[in-house]
Formats: sequence, C-alpha cells, structure tokens
Amino acid sequence: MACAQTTVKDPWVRGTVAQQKASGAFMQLTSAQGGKLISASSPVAGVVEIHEMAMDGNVMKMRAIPGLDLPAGKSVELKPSGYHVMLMDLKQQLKEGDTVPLTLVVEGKDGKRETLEVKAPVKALAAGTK
Ligand SMILES: [Cu+2]
Repeated sequence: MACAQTTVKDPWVRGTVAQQKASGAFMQLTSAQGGKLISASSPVAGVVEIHEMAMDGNVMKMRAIPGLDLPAGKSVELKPSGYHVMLMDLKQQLKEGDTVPLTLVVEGKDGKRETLEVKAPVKALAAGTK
C-alpha cells in the first residue's frame, strides 16, 4: 500500500452476554482523500454488515447499508445510536478485556481498495448507551 489514507481512532466493541449472537463495533474513521467503507469482517462473527440507524415511523431501527461515505478529511463517527459495524452470528461471547480483530475495506475515490486491520477492545455491555 502506497499510503494509508484512512485512519481509525478509538475502536471498540460492545460486550455480550452468553448466547447473545450479535453486537456492534464502533470507531471514528477519517479518510484523507475521501472514500467509502464498503465491507468489514471479523473472525469472531459469521456475518458482518455496515448498519445505520434510521427512523421507521416513530421507531429507530437499524438497517444494512451498502457502504458508508467518508468525506475527505472529515471524521465519521460510528456510535451506538448511529452508524455501526454489525457483528452477527457471533462464535463466542465477547467479554470486557478481550480484543476483537476487525478487517475494514475502504474504497477510495480512484477505486483503489485499502484494507485496514483494527484491534478493537471489548467494553462492558452498558458502555455507550447514554
Ligand atoms: Cu446493526
């Protein structure tokens, strides 16, 4: 890779209770030249999607989006009430103190793909609910 044009700040994953099959990963993403987060994967989850929270009538619901735009030089925050990387079909319980490896793929304006390896610490289940 010529240059890492996308940076990841403060990644974390919400912890789960036993038998819970889904969780979310959150972080701040900044793309120097602008791009789009197009996919994500993790060895702890069978399925990983990029989600947004949106109003459906009067209810906030999450739904999968094909990609998350990263405007040039602007930090985009993935947080519990907004965009997030959804980890589904979890293969294990995620406990506080664990680290979850994530692979993010960002497509630049020029069509070049950049792969980001992220190590996200697991925070307690209640983190970020306020
Ligand atoms: Cu979700």
